[in-house]
Amino acid sequence: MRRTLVIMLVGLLLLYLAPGGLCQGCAVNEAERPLVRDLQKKMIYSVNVSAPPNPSILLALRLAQEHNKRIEQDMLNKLSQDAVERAVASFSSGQVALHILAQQASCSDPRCVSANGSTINLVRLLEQKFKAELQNIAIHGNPLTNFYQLSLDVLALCQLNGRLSPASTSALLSPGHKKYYLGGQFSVDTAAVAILAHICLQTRGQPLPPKVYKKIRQNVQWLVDKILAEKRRDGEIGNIYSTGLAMQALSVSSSYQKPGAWNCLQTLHRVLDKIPQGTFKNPMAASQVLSSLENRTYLDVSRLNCSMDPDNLPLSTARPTSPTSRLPSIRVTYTVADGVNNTFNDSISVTVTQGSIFFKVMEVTQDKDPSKFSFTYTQSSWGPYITSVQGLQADNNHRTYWQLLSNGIPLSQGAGDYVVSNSERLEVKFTVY
Ligand code: B12
Repeated sequence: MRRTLVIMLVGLLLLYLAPGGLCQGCAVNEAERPLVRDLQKKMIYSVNVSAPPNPSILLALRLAQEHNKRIEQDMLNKLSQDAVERAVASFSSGQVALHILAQQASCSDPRCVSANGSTINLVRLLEQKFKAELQNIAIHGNPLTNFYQLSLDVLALCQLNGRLSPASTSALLSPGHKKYYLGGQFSVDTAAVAILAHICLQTRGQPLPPKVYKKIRQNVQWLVDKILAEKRRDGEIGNIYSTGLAMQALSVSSSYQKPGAWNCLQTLHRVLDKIPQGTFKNPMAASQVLSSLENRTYLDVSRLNCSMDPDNLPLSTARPTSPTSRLPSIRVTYTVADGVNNTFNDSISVTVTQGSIFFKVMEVTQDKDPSKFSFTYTQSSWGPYITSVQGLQADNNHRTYWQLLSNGIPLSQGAGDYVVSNSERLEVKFTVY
Protein backbone atom coordinates (compact mmCIF):
# COMPACT_ATOMS: atom_id res chain seq x y z
CA MET A 1 0.00 0.00 0.00
CA ARG A 2 2.78 2.43 1.07
CA ARG A 3 4.87 1.38 -1.94
CA THR A 4 1.99 2.14 -4.32
CA LEU A 5 1.56 5.55 -2.69
CA VAL A 6 5.27 6.32 -3.08
CA ILE A 7 5.20 5.24 -6.75
CA MET A 8 2.16 7.45 -7.37
CA LEU A 9 3.82 10.43 -5.69
CA VAL A 10 7.05 9.97 -7.69
CA GLY A 11 4.95 9.68 -10.87
CA LEU A 12 3.12 12.90 -10.06
CA LEU A 13 6.40 14.69 -9.32
CA LEU A 14 7.90 13.57 -12.65
CA LEU A 15 4.78 14.75 -14.46
CA TYR A 16 5.07 18.11 -12.72
CA LEU A 17 8.76 18.50 -13.57
CA ALA A 18 8.25 17.62 -17.22
CA PRO A 19 8.24 20.65 -19.58
CA GLY A 20 4.70 21.88 -19.77
CA GLY A 21 4.10 21.03 -16.12
CA LEU A 22 0.90 19.39 -14.94
CA CYS A 23 -1.27 20.95 -17.59
CA GLN A 24 -1.16 18.07 -20.09
CA GLY A 25 -4.86 18.56 -20.79
CA CYS A 26 -4.35 21.03 -23.63
CA ALA A 27 -2.10 19.12 -26.02
CA VAL A 28 -2.81 16.89 -29.01
CA ASN A 29 -3.83 13.30 -28.28
CA GLU A 30 -2.43 10.26 -30.10
CA ALA A 31 -5.21 10.32 -32.72
CA GLU A 32 -4.31 13.93 -33.58
CA ARG A 33 -0.54 13.35 -33.62
CA PRO A 34 -0.38 12.75 -37.43
CA LEU A 35 -1.39 16.42 -37.86
CA VAL A 36 1.57 17.53 -35.75
CA ARG A 37 3.86 15.17 -37.68
CA ASP A 38 2.54 16.73 -40.88
CA LEU A 39 3.62 20.20 -39.70
CA GLN A 40 7.02 18.91 -38.61
CA LYS A 41 7.62 17.33 -42.01
CA LYS A 42 6.55 20.49 -43.80
CA MET A 43 9.11 22.45 -41.81
CA ILE A 44 11.87 19.92 -42.44
CA TYR A 45 11.21 19.65 -46.18
CA SER A 46 11.08 23.45 -46.47
CA VAL A 47 14.76 23.73 -45.67
CA ASN A 48 16.32 25.29 -48.72
CA VAL A 49 20.03 24.85 -49.26
CA SER A 50 20.41 28.30 -50.81
CA ALA A 51 18.39 30.25 -48.16
CA PRO A 52 19.78 31.11 -44.71
CA PRO A 53 18.87 28.54 -42.05
CA ASN A 54 15.87 29.51 -39.91
CA PRO A 55 16.24 29.38 -36.09
CA SER A 56 12.45 29.42 -35.49
CA ILE A 57 12.19 26.05 -37.25
CA LEU A 58 14.84 24.33 -35.12
CA LEU A 59 13.36 25.93 -32.00
CA ALA A 60 9.93 24.49 -32.78
CA LEU A 61 11.31 21.04 -33.72
CA ARG A 62 13.23 20.91 -30.45
CA LEU A 63 10.07 21.71 -28.46
CA ALA A 64 8.16 18.88 -30.15
CA GLN A 65 7.68 15.41 -28.64
CA GLU A 66 8.99 13.46 -31.64
CA HIS A 67 12.46 14.01 -33.05
CA ASN A 68 14.73 13.25 -35.96
CA LYS A 69 18.16 13.65 -34.37
CA ARG A 70 20.18 13.69 -37.60
CA ILE A 71 18.11 16.48 -39.11
CA GLU A 72 18.11 18.57 -35.92
CA GLN A 73 21.90 18.21 -35.61
CA ASP A 74 22.32 19.20 -39.24
CA MET A 75 20.16 22.30 -38.71
CA LEU A 76 22.12 23.23 -35.58
CA ASN A 77 25.42 23.01 -37.48
CA LYS A 78 24.07 25.22 -40.28
CA LEU A 79 22.72 27.78 -37.78
CA SER A 80 26.07 27.90 -35.97
CA GLN A 81 27.87 28.45 -39.25
CA ASP A 82 25.45 31.23 -40.24
CA ALA A 83 25.78 32.90 -36.81
CA VAL A 84 29.56 32.88 -36.96
CA GLU A 85 29.58 34.28 -40.51
CA ARG A 86 26.74 36.84 -40.48
CA ALA A 87 25.37 37.61 -37.00
CA VAL A 88 27.53 40.62 -36.14
CA ALA A 89 26.93 42.58 -39.34
CA SER A 90 23.60 41.41 -40.71
CA PHE A 91 21.34 39.99 -37.96
CA SER A 92 18.65 42.14 -36.33
CA SER A 93 18.38 41.90 -32.53
CA GLY A 94 15.38 39.56 -32.75
CA GLN A 95 17.23 37.24 -35.12
CA VAL A 96 20.08 36.96 -32.60
CA ALA A 97 17.49 36.26 -29.88
CA LEU A 98 15.92 33.46 -31.96
CA HIS A 99 19.36 31.96 -32.63
CA ILE A 100 20.03 31.98 -28.89
CA LEU A 101 16.75 30.21 -28.14
CA ALA A 102 17.39 27.62 -30.87
CA GLN A 103 20.90 26.93 -29.53
CA GLN A 104 19.65 26.63 -25.97
CA ALA A 105 16.80 24.34 -27.02
CA SER A 106 19.46 22.14 -28.67
CA CYS A 107 21.43 21.96 -25.38
CA SER A 108 24.25 23.96 -27.01
CA ASP A 109 25.79 27.00 -25.25
CA PRO A 110 24.83 30.25 -27.06
CA ARG A 111 27.78 31.99 -25.38
CA CYS A 112 30.15 29.75 -27.25
CA VAL A 113 28.93 29.00 -30.77
CA SER A 114 31.66 27.57 -32.99
CA ALA A 115 31.96 26.79 -36.69
CA ASN A 116 34.81 26.75 -39.23
CA GLY A 117 37.38 27.50 -36.53
CA SER A 118 35.64 30.69 -35.30
CA THR A 119 33.60 31.22 -32.14
CA ILE A 120 30.95 33.79 -31.26
CA ASN A 121 29.23 34.75 -27.98
CA LEU A 122 25.63 35.35 -29.04
CA VAL A 123 24.54 36.57 -25.59
CA ARG A 124 27.18 39.32 -25.61
CA LEU A 125 26.16 40.21 -29.18
CA LEU A 126 22.49 40.44 -28.18
CA GLU A 127 23.38 42.72 -25.26
CA GLN A 128 25.03 45.05 -27.80
CA LYS A 129 22.17 44.88 -30.32
CA PHE A 130 19.61 45.48 -27.56
CA LYS A 131 21.56 48.56 -26.45
CA ALA A 132 21.47 49.86 -30.04
CA GLU A 133 17.67 49.36 -30.07
CA LEU A 134 17.34 51.44 -26.88
CA GLN A 135 19.57 54.15 -28.36
CA ASN A 136 17.39 54.32 -31.48
CA ILE A 137 14.30 54.73 -29.27
CA ALA A 138 16.04 57.57 -27.43
CA ILE A 139 16.92 59.34 -30.72
CA HIS A 140 14.00 58.55 -33.08
CA GLY A 141 11.24 57.41 -30.73
CA ASN A 142 11.13 53.99 -32.45
CA PRO A 143 13.29 50.89 -32.00
CA LEU A 144 15.51 49.82 -34.93
CA THR A 145 13.09 46.92 -35.38
CA ASN A 146 9.84 46.62 -33.39
CA PHE A 147 8.48 45.66 -29.96
CA TYR A 148 7.98 42.05 -31.03
CA GLN A 149 11.75 41.80 -31.43
CA LEU A 150 12.45 43.78 -28.23
CA SER A 151 10.29 41.23 -26.39
CA LEU A 152 12.22 38.37 -28.02
CA ASP A 153 15.45 40.10 -26.93
CA VAL A 154 14.29 40.35 -23.31
CA LEU A 155 13.09 36.74 -23.37
CA ALA A 156 16.45 35.44 -24.66
CA LEU A 157 18.58 37.64 -22.38
CA CYS A 158 16.44 36.62 -19.41
CA GLN A 159 16.66 32.89 -20.20
CA LEU A 160 20.45 33.11 -20.52
CA ASN A 161 20.94 35.41 -17.50
CA GLY A 162 22.33 38.14 -19.75
CA ARG A 163 22.73 41.78 -18.69
CA LEU A 164 19.21 43.12 -18.23
CA SER A 165 17.68 45.51 -15.73
CA PRO A 166 14.19 44.29 -14.71
CA ALA A 167 13.28 47.87 -13.70
CA SER A 168 14.04 49.47 -17.08
CA THR A 169 12.75 46.43 -18.98
CA SER A 170 9.37 46.63 -17.23
CA ALA A 171 9.21 50.32 -18.20
CA LEU A 172 10.24 49.53 -21.78
CA LEU A 173 7.51 46.89 -22.24
CA SER A 174 4.79 48.81 -20.36
CA PRO A 175 1.43 49.43 -22.10
CA GLY A 176 1.70 51.83 -25.04
CA HIS A 177 -0.04 52.37 -28.35
CA LYS A 178 3.09 52.67 -30.47
CA LYS A 179 4.50 49.50 -28.93
CA TYR A 180 1.60 47.09 -29.20
CA TYR A 181 -0.44 48.41 -32.14
CA LEU A 182 0.49 47.98 -35.81
CA GLY A 183 -1.61 50.01 -38.23
CA GLY A 184 -4.28 50.70 -35.58
CA GLN A 185 -4.66 46.97 -34.86
CA PHE A 186 -3.58 45.42 -31.53
CA SER A 187 -0.67 43.05 -32.26
CA VAL A 188 -1.51 39.83 -30.44
CA ASP A 189 1.84 38.36 -31.58
CA THR A 190 3.79 41.19 -29.94
CA ALA A 191 1.78 41.02 -26.72
CA ALA A 192 2.21 37.23 -26.56
CA VAL A 193 6.00 37.39 -26.76
CA ALA A 194 5.98 40.27 -24.26
CA ILE A 195 4.06 38.08 -21.78
CA LEU A 196 6.61 35.27 -22.15
CA ALA A 197 9.39 37.82 -21.53
CA HIS A 198 7.69 39.18 -18.39
CA ILE A 199 6.99 35.71 -16.96
CA CYS A 200 10.65 34.87 -17.46
CA LEU A 201 11.67 38.01 -15.51
CA GLN A 202 9.29 37.05 -12.70
CA THR A 203 10.68 33.54 -12.36
CA ARG A 204 14.37 34.23 -13.06
CA GLY A 205 15.59 33.55 -9.55
CA GLN A 206 16.74 36.76 -7.88
CA PRO A 207 13.89 38.39 -5.92
CA LEU A 208 12.60 41.58 -7.58
CA PRO A 209 12.20 44.90 -5.72
CA PRO A 210 8.48 45.24 -4.74
CA LYS A 211 7.95 48.22 -7.09
CA VAL A 212 9.35 46.33 -10.09
CA TYR A 213 7.40 43.21 -9.16
CA LYS A 214 4.21 45.27 -9.07
CA LYS A 215 4.99 46.94 -12.42
CA ILE A 216 5.61 43.56 -14.07
CA ARG A 217 2.31 42.22 -12.71
CA GLN A 218 0.46 45.31 -14.01
CA ASN A 219 2.03 44.94 -17.46
CA VAL A 220 1.14 41.25 -17.68
CA GLN A 221 -2.43 41.88 -16.52
CA TRP A 222 -2.88 44.54 -19.23
CA LEU A 223 -1.37 42.29 -21.92
CA VAL A 224 -3.46 39.26 -20.89
CA ASP A 225 -6.68 41.31 -20.88
CA LYS A 226 -5.86 42.76 -24.30
CA ILE A 227 -5.14 39.31 -25.77
CA LEU A 228 -8.34 37.89 -24.32
CA ALA A 229 -10.27 40.78 -25.88
CA GLU A 230 -8.98 39.58 -29.30
CA LYS A 231 -10.40 36.08 -28.75
CA ARG A 232 -13.01 35.17 -31.35
CA ARG A 233 -16.03 32.91 -30.97
CA ASP A 234 -14.35 30.18 -33.04
CA GLY A 235 -11.35 30.06 -30.66
CA GLU A 236 -8.86 32.01 -32.81
CA ILE A 237 -6.98 34.75 -30.98
CA GLY A 238 -6.20 37.75 -33.21
CA ASN A 239 -5.92 35.84 -36.48
CA ILE A 240 -4.97 32.23 -37.11
CA TYR A 241 -1.28 33.21 -37.41
CA SER A 242 -1.12 34.85 -33.98
CA THR A 243 -3.11 32.07 -32.29
CA GLY A 244 -0.14 29.76 -31.60
CA LEU A 245 1.86 32.47 -29.83
CA ALA A 246 -1.24 33.62 -27.95
CA MET A 247 -1.74 30.03 -26.71
CA GLN A 248 1.81 29.99 -25.38
CA ALA A 249 1.26 33.30 -23.58
CA LEU A 250 -2.12 32.37 -22.09
CA SER A 251 -0.86 28.98 -20.92
CA VAL A 252 1.86 30.59 -18.76
CA SER A 253 -0.36 33.36 -17.39
CA SER A 254 -3.40 31.44 -16.09
CA SER A 255 -3.15 33.15 -12.68
CA TYR A 256 -4.00 36.44 -14.47
CA GLN A 257 -7.19 35.03 -16.00
CA LYS A 258 -10.62 34.65 -14.45
CA PRO A 259 -11.74 30.98 -14.36
CA GLY A 260 -13.23 30.04 -17.73
CA ALA A 261 -11.89 33.17 -19.46
CA TRP A 262 -10.20 31.02 -22.12
CA ASN A 263 -11.04 27.57 -23.45
CA CYS A 264 -7.65 26.20 -24.47
CA LEU A 265 -9.07 23.03 -26.06
CA GLN A 266 -11.42 25.02 -28.29
CA THR A 267 -8.45 27.06 -29.58
CA LEU A 268 -6.36 23.89 -29.99
CA HIS A 269 -9.08 22.27 -32.10
CA ARG A 270 -9.49 25.38 -34.22
CA VAL A 271 -5.77 25.22 -35.06
CA LEU A 272 -5.88 21.46 -35.72
CA ASP A 273 -8.86 21.92 -38.08
CA LYS A 274 -6.83 24.41 -40.12
CA ILE A 275 -3.81 22.13 -40.68
CA PRO A 276 -5.36 19.95 -43.43
CA GLN A 277 -6.53 23.12 -45.25
CA GLY A 278 -2.89 24.12 -45.79
CA THR A 279 -3.20 27.22 -43.56
CA PHE A 280 0.27 26.56 -42.10
CA LYS A 281 2.00 25.66 -45.36
CA ASN A 282 4.41 28.52 -44.77
CA PRO A 283 7.09 26.88 -42.57
CA MET A 284 7.30 30.01 -40.38
CA ALA A 285 3.57 29.75 -39.68
CA ALA A 286 4.03 26.05 -38.86
CA SER A 287 6.95 26.83 -36.54
CA GLN A 288 4.97 29.40 -34.56
CA VAL A 289 2.04 27.09 -33.96
CA LEU A 290 3.78 23.76 -33.33
CA SER A 291 4.94 24.27 -29.72
CA SER A 292 1.49 25.14 -28.43
CA LEU A 293 0.06 21.93 -29.94
CA GLU A 294 2.54 20.09 -27.72
CA ASN A 295 1.56 22.29 -24.75
CA ARG A 296 5.04 23.76 -24.64
CA THR A 297 6.28 27.35 -24.73
CA TYR A 298 9.51 29.18 -25.50
CA LEU A 299 10.04 29.29 -21.70
CA ASP A 300 10.66 25.53 -21.81
CA VAL A 301 13.91 25.81 -23.79
CA SER A 302 16.04 25.77 -20.65
CA ARG A 303 14.26 22.68 -19.33
CA LEU A 304 14.86 20.29 -22.23
CA ASN A 305 17.00 17.24 -21.71
CA CYS A 306 18.41 16.45 -25.14
CA SER A 307 19.93 13.09 -24.20
CA MET A 308 16.48 11.80 -23.23
CA ASP A 309 14.92 12.63 -26.62
CA PRO A 310 13.61 9.73 -28.66
CA ASP A 311 14.76 9.44 -32.27
CA ASN A 312 11.34 8.55 -33.62
CA LEU A 313 10.44 10.82 -36.51
CA PRO A 314 11.29 8.83 -39.64
CA LEU A 315 11.36 10.70 -42.96
CA SER A 316 11.27 9.45 -46.48
CA THR A 317 14.06 10.83 -48.66
CA ALA A 318 11.70 11.95 -51.44
CA ARG A 319 10.34 15.46 -50.91
CA PRO A 320 6.63 15.88 -51.64
CA THR A 321 6.06 17.46 -55.04
CA SER A 322 2.97 19.23 -56.26
CA PRO A 323 1.20 17.83 -59.32
CA THR A 324 1.60 19.79 -62.56
CA SER A 325 -1.45 20.20 -64.76
CA ARG A 326 -2.73 22.82 -67.22
CA LEU A 327 -4.87 25.31 -65.34
CA PRO A 328 -7.32 27.90 -66.73
CA SER A 329 -6.58 31.63 -66.67
CA ILE A 330 -8.18 34.17 -64.33
CA ARG A 331 -8.32 37.96 -64.47
CA VAL A 332 -7.53 40.30 -61.57
CA THR A 333 -7.10 44.06 -61.18
CA TYR A 334 -4.00 45.36 -59.45
CA THR A 335 -3.45 48.82 -57.98
CA VAL A 336 -0.35 50.47 -56.55
CA ALA A 337 -1.02 53.57 -54.48
CA ASP A 338 0.88 56.00 -52.26
CA GLY A 339 -1.59 56.23 -49.39
CA VAL A 340 0.66 58.54 -47.34
CA ASN A 341 1.43 61.49 -49.64
CA ASN A 342 -1.07 60.58 -52.42
CA THR A 343 1.54 61.06 -55.15
CA PHE A 344 0.33 58.17 -57.33
CA ASN A 345 -2.51 55.69 -57.77
CA ASP A 346 -2.14 53.35 -60.78
CA SER A 347 -4.25 50.37 -61.77
CA ILE A 348 -4.03 47.60 -64.36
CA SER A 349 -5.99 44.48 -65.23
CA VAL A 350 -4.01 41.28 -65.93
CA THR A 351 -4.48 37.59 -66.67
CA VAL A 352 -2.66 34.93 -64.64
CA THR A 353 -3.01 31.17 -64.23
CA GLN A 354 -5.54 29.98 -61.66
CA GLY A 355 -3.75 29.23 -58.38
CA SER A 356 -1.20 32.05 -58.87
CA ILE A 357 0.13 33.89 -55.86
CA PHE A 358 0.00 37.68 -55.32
CA PHE A 359 3.73 37.90 -56.04
CA LYS A 360 3.16 36.46 -59.53
CA VAL A 361 0.64 39.25 -60.26
CA MET A 362 3.27 41.77 -59.17
CA GLU A 363 5.86 40.22 -61.49
CA VAL A 364 3.49 40.11 -64.47
CA THR A 365 2.47 43.77 -64.04
CA GLN A 366 6.07 44.85 -63.53
CA ASP A 367 6.99 43.21 -66.86
CA LYS A 368 4.05 44.94 -68.59
CA ASP A 369 4.72 48.45 -67.27
CA PRO A 370 7.87 48.84 -65.17
CA SER A 371 7.49 52.63 -64.89
CA LYS A 372 4.37 52.15 -62.76
CA PHE A 373 4.61 48.65 -61.30
CA SER A 374 8.32 48.09 -60.57
CA PHE A 375 8.97 46.82 -57.04
CA THR A 376 11.72 45.52 -54.77
CA TYR A 377 11.61 42.96 -51.97
CA THR A 378 13.83 41.28 -49.42
CA GLN A 379 13.72 37.57 -48.65
CA SER A 380 12.61 37.17 -45.00
CA SER A 381 11.80 34.17 -42.84
CA TRP A 382 8.14 34.54 -43.93
CA GLY A 383 8.97 34.84 -47.65
CA PRO A 384 9.28 37.92 -49.91
CA TYR A 385 8.70 41.18 -47.99
CA ILE A 386 7.81 44.10 -50.32
CA THR A 387 10.13 47.04 -49.61
CA SER A 388 9.45 49.51 -52.44
CA VAL A 389 7.04 50.18 -55.31
CA GLN A 390 7.69 52.79 -58.05
CA GLY A 391 10.93 53.58 -56.16
CA LEU A 392 9.09 54.62 -52.98
CA GLN A 393 10.84 52.90 -50.04
CA ALA A 394 9.28 51.69 -46.76
CA ASP A 395 11.09 53.24 -43.78
CA ASN A 396 10.97 51.91 -40.22
CA ASN A 397 11.95 55.26 -38.67
CA HIS A 398 8.87 56.82 -40.31
CA ARG A 399 6.77 53.71 -39.56
CA THR A 400 5.85 53.30 -43.25
CA TYR A 401 5.32 49.99 -45.11
CA TRP A 402 3.71 48.53 -48.21
CA GLN A 403 0.40 47.04 -47.14
CA LEU A 404 -1.24 44.24 -49.16
CA LEU A 405 -5.00 44.33 -49.62
CA SER A 406 -7.72 42.36 -51.37
CA ASN A 407 -11.02 44.10 -52.17
CA GLY A 408 -9.99 46.83 -49.70
CA ILE A 409 -9.25 44.43 -46.79
CA PRO A 410 -5.68 43.92 -45.48
CA LEU A 411 -4.41 40.38 -46.09
CA SER A 412 -3.25 38.09 -43.32
CA GLN A 413 -0.70 36.45 -45.63
CA GLY A 414 2.23 37.77 -47.64
CA ALA A 415 2.71 38.14 -51.40
CA GLY A 416 4.54 34.79 -51.59
CA ASP A 417 1.66 32.81 -50.03
CA TYR A 418 -1.63 34.50 -50.87
CA VAL A 419 -3.41 32.72 -53.74
CA VAL A 420 -5.44 35.14 -55.86
CA SER A 421 -8.96 34.50 -57.25
CA ASN A 422 -10.82 35.52 -60.39
CA SER A 423 -12.11 39.18 -60.44
CA GLU A 424 -10.23 40.05 -57.26
CA ARG A 425 -9.15 43.66 -56.67
CA LEU A 426 -5.58 43.47 -55.39
CA GLU A 427 -3.70 46.46 -54.03
CA VAL A 428 -0.35 47.41 -52.53
CA LYS A 429 -0.66 50.65 -50.62
CA PHE A 430 2.01 52.80 -48.97
CA THR A 431 0.76 53.09 -45.40
CA VAL A 432 1.80 54.23 -41.90
CA TYR A 433 1.61 51.52 -39.22
C1 B12 B 1 6.44 43.77 -36.91
C2 B12 B 1 5.63 43.08 -37.99
C3 B12 B 1 5.33 43.80 -39.14
C4 B12 B 1 5.89 45.19 -39.43
C5 B12 B 1 7.32 44.99 -40.07
C6 B12 B 1 8.20 46.23 -40.02
C7 B12 B 1 8.80 46.43 -38.65
N1 B12 B 1 8.49 47.46 -37.99
O1 B12 B 1 9.55 45.59 -38.16
C8 B12 B 1 4.83 45.71 -40.44
C9 B12 B 1 3.68 46.36 -39.68
C10 B12 B 1 5.33 46.68 -41.48
C11 B12 B 1 4.34 44.38 -41.04
C12 B12 B 1 3.81 44.28 -42.30
C13 B12 B 1 3.17 43.13 -42.76
N2 B12 B 1 2.90 42.03 -42.07
CO1 B12 B 1 3.76 41.64 -40.35
N3 B12 B 1 4.39 41.17 -38.66
C14 B12 B 1 5.18 41.75 -37.80
C15 B12 B 1 5.40 40.87 -36.55
C16 B12 B 1 4.53 41.39 -35.42
C17 B12 B 1 6.86 40.74 -36.09
C18 B12 B 1 7.87 40.43 -37.21
C19 B12 B 1 9.27 40.28 -36.64
O2 B12 B 1 9.92 41.27 -36.36
N4 B12 B 1 9.75 39.03 -36.44
C20 B12 B 1 11.00 38.71 -35.77
C21 B12 B 1 12.21 38.78 -36.70
C22 B12 B 1 13.46 38.36 -35.98
O3 B12 B 1 11.99 37.88 -37.79
P1 B12 B 1 12.23 38.39 -39.32
O4 B12 B 1 11.67 37.36 -40.21
O5 B12 B 1 13.61 38.86 -39.51
O6 B12 B 1 11.25 39.68 -39.33
C23 B12 B 1 11.03 40.48 -40.46
C24 B12 B 1 10.01 39.89 -41.41
O7 B12 B 1 9.12 39.06 -40.67
C25 B12 B 1 9.29 41.12 -41.97
N5 B12 B 1 7.83 40.93 -41.98
C26 B12 B 1 6.95 41.41 -41.10
N6 B12 B 1 5.72 41.04 -41.42
C27 B12 B 1 5.83 40.28 -42.53
C28 B12 B 1 4.87 39.63 -43.28
C29 B12 B 1 5.26 38.89 -44.39
C30 B12 B 1 4.22 38.15 -45.15
C31 B12 B 1 6.62 38.84 -44.78
C32 B12 B 1 7.03 38.08 -45.98
C33 B12 B 1 7.59 39.50 -44.01
C34 B12 B 1 7.18 40.20 -42.90
O8 B12 B 1 9.59 42.21 -41.11
C35 B12 B 1 10.34 41.73 -39.99
C36 B12 B 1 11.26 42.83 -39.54
O9 B12 B 1 12.17 43.18 -40.54
C37 B12 B 1 4.90 39.47 -37.09
C38 B12 B 1 4.36 38.55 -36.01
C39 B12 B 1 4.87 37.13 -36.07
N7 B12 B 1 4.16 36.25 -35.46
O10 B12 B 1 5.90 36.83 -36.62
C40 B12 B 1 3.82 39.92 -38.12
C41 B12 B 1 3.46 39.00 -39.30
C42 B12 B 1 4.71 38.25 -39.77
N8 B12 B 1 2.99 39.91 -40.35
C43 B12 B 1 2.04 39.42 -41.07
C44 B12 B 1 1.47 40.05 -42.21
C45 B12 B 1 0.31 39.34 -42.87
C46 B12 B 1 1.98 41.25 -42.70
C47 B12 B 1 1.52 41.97 -44.00
C48 B12 B 1 1.44 41.05 -45.22
C49 B12 B 1 0.16 42.67 -43.70
C50 B12 B 1 -0.48 43.33 -44.92
N9 B12 B 1 -1.74 43.02 -45.16
O11 B12 B 1 0.12 44.12 -45.60
C51 B12 B 1 2.61 43.07 -44.15
C52 B12 B 1 3.78 42.75 -45.11
C53 B12 B 1 3.54 43.27 -46.50
C54 B12 B 1 4.81 43.40 -47.31
N10 B12 B 1 5.31 44.62 -47.43
O12 B12 B 1 5.31 42.44 -47.84
C55 B12 B 1 1.63 38.04 -40.57
C56 B12 B 1 2.15 36.94 -41.50
C57 B12 B 1 1.21 35.77 -41.60
C58 B12 B 1 1.49 34.93 -42.81
N11 B12 B 1 0.91 33.76 -42.83
O13 B12 B 1 2.16 35.27 -43.73
C59 B12 B 1 2.21 38.04 -39.12
C60 B12 B 1 2.55 36.66 -38.58
C61 B12 B 1 1.15 38.73 -38.21
C62 B12 B 1 -0.17 37.98 -38.13
N12 B12 B 1 -0.37 37.24 -37.05
O14 B12 B 1 -0.95 38.10 -39.01
N13 B12 B 1 4.52 43.38 -40.16
